[in-house]
Amino acid sequence: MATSLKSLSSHSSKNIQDISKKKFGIIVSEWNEEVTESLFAGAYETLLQNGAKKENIIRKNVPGSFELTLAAQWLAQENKIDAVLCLGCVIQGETKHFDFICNAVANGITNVGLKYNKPVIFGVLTPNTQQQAMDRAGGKHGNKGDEAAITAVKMLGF
Ligand code: DLZ
Repeated sequence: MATSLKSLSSHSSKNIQDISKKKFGIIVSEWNEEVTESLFAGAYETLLQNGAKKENIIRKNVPGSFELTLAAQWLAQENKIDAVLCLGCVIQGETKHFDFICNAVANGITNVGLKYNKPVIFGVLTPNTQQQAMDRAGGKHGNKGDEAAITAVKMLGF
């Protein structure tokens, strides 16, 4: 996770394998849209900077982070998709909704990756406040979207 101590946003593109023929699915949650659009921009640009082709990047939106898992499954089950990036932002509220969504998405995304044997990346911010989210979506703590993209690329080169 992007913290003040560790962030993949400054990752170097050196020693990255050729990903020009790899196909990526990016799923973006519309909840906390200001944050998730920044995550998407970071992920998209980072994939391009590392050699991915625009025509090989598919974007799909879902209403909220809870829906990321099913959408990830729909994309992952397509043979043409090599890696799926799930981008969302769940901000801690006064109820337990936060815990239910975060746990469900983390477990769900893990299961989809294992079931389809391909990288399904957890690019979901789970901050306490909107400011903490913005700090990690192109702010002072980098961009978790960049990190999701780099993680996908690294896993494809495993
Ligand atoms: C309902 C809800 C709430 C309270 N908070 C968030 C949030 O902070 N981030 C997010 O991505 N989605 C939230 N949602 C919506 C749920 O993810 C989901 O879309 C709905 O519960 C419908 O299944």
